[in-house]
Amino acid sequence: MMESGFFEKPLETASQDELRSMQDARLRQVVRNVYTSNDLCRARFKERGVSPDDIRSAEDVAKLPLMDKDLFRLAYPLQLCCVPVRQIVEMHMSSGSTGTPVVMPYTDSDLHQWGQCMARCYCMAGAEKGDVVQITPSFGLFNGGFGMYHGAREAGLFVVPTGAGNTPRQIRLANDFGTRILTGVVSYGVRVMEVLQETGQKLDTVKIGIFGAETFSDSLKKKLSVELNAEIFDIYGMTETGGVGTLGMDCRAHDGTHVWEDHYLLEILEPGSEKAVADGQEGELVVTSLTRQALPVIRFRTGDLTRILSRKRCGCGRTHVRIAPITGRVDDMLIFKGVNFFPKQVEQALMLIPGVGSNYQILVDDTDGIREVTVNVEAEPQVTGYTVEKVLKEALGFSPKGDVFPIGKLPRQEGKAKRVFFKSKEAGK
Ligand code: DLL
Repeated sequence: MMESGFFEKPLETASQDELRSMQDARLRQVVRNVYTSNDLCRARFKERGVSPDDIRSAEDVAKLPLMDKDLFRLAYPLQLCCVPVRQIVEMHMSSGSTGTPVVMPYTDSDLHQWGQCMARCYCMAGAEKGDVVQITPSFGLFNGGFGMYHGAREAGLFVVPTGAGNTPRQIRLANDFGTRILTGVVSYGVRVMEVLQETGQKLDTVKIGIFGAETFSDSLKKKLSVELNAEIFDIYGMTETGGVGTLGMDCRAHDGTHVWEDHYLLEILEPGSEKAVADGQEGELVVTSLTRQALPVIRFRTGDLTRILSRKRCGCGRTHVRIAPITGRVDDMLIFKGVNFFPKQVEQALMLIPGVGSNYQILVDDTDGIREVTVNVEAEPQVTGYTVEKVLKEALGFSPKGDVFPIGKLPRQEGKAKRVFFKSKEAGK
């Protein structure tokens, strides 16, 4: 097993029993806080006929009402907040694919909690005090830039806060300042890779790549690792749980995402139901934050699909539960000719074709009630539509139409990439 550094070793390697009793006590406390300080939450508890006295251990979480993004929308801007507004020191916001604004306020203690979760991730990847970290997600309402910054401060790193964009300059800065850790959203990692290929530049000092915010297939991870010449980590988190890194990352064993269980309690439920699935079965991740003050989520339906991989101590020494990389979102699932599939499976298959680039689109055309699916992909001239169709047929069990475009020809977005386009509504955009 490769050496894996720790930020808070006693907590990261605490026994499962210790973690359970921490979760029991923290759940009791957070439920009481939410109930006494927030009218909306108290009303929802009452409607369900549950009070803080009913919560004794982590298992009792199932008695509590679930929350989802719609509740955040209804509660905009700060109705879910559990502290006086003057205690808020920062906020982040996501609008998501549906445009629903989700606001996350932070107290000073919340920023510290976030920084610590994120610092654990940096150290788990092998970061050491004084290392240079280049933070490429934007610094703004999106939580990516600031979260990586707060964590880097906790871990004692030298921050190069480039934010997004101007990739040739990013590469120059990385070489001039000796960046060892490059961070970003997955599609920005891809952008850096493309510019390295186009310009023949090299990253001289980068050893660690930390990417997330989007589904990330194994084949893309491998490709990025070769092209950036770095060990690649898949970092997870979301606005509602307090941002990037709060829900952990894979360690150097790359055998699942360690979720910080002293801070978060996980459930995996059948999508759309309250039924828990067994360990190993895929379902929707539901999260309760145990240590946040301003807006702790209680049983938040994340919409993300995953499964429990292991609750055993990992080779790296950590005891925190490991979940599989996110397959996709509950609402991302597409159905074609009776087969369910996720954009990530398309990506996984495409990246195995030699000469295929990393930018692709899935077009779904429902005109006249008949669904047609086309996959557009950038590739070198030797790759044909026929090859693309054949590979997709093997991977997915059906054959969408495959159209090949020269590298650089498909549109790109800033931030998270949009992969699926519904033609009836969005053609030509
Ligand atoms: O995307 C936080 C983040 C920033 C994570 C930078 C990693 C790097 P939101 O904008 O609120 O926050 O989006 C959260 O993005 O529910 C997932 O659907 C997706 N997501 C985040 N990380 C991953 C990942 C940030 N590693 C939503 N793999 C989540 C797959 C991810 N999906």
